[in-house]
Amino acid sequence: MHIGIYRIASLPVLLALALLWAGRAFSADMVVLNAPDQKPATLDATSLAALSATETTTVYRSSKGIESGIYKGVLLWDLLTATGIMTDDHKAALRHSLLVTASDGHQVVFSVGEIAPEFGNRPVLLAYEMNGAPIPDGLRMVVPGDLRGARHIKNIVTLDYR
Ligand SMILES: Nc1nc2c(c(=O)[nH]1)N[C@H]1C(S)=C(S)[C@@H](COP(=O)(O)O)O[C@H]1N2
Ligand SMILES: [Mo]
Repeated sequence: MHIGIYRIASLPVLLALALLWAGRAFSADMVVLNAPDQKPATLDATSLAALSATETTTVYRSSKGIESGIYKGVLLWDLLTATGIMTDDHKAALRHSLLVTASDGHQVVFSVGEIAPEFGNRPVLLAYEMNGAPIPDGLRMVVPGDLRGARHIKNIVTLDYR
C-alpha cells in the first residue's frame, strides 16, 4: 500500500525533475538562429565572441527599480550581416523582423528597419557579458534607449528571422 502510493507519486516527481533538468539545459548560453532557406545556426558566448564586439551601457526601469549595466555583445545588425541573412536589397530587408524567444516564453520582435544603420539605427545588442563577467543565465538582448526593461529579454533560446 505504502509502496504503491510511493510509486504513483514518483512518476510526477521524476517528470518534474526531467523538466527542471531540460530547463537548465535550455538556459545554458546557447541560442538557435533560424532563417528561411538557411540551416539553423547555434550561437553561444564563444561563437559570438568571434564576431565584432560592441560595448554599451543601458539604464531602464523595472518593477525592482532602475537597473543599469555595461554589456558586451554583438549588434543584431552585425550578427544578421555576418551570418549572411541580411540582403543588400534594403527594400526586401525592410519586410523582415527577428522574433526573440526566451526559455520562459517571453517574446520580443525587433524589425530590420529599426536596427538597420541607415534607417532606425538602434544599437540592439545580443549580449554575452555584463559588467565584465559572463551573464550567468544565458544570452540576453540589450536595448539602449528603451525606458523600460521588457525588451531586455533574458535567457534567449531562439532567434527567428522571418
Ligand atoms: N526571459 C525574460 N526576460 C525578461 C522578462 C521576462 O519575463 N522573461 N521581463 C522583462 C522585463 S518586463 C523587465 S523590466 C526586465 C527586468 O530585468 P531586471 O531583473 O534586471 O530588473 O527583464 C525583462 N526581460
Ligand atoms: Mo518590466
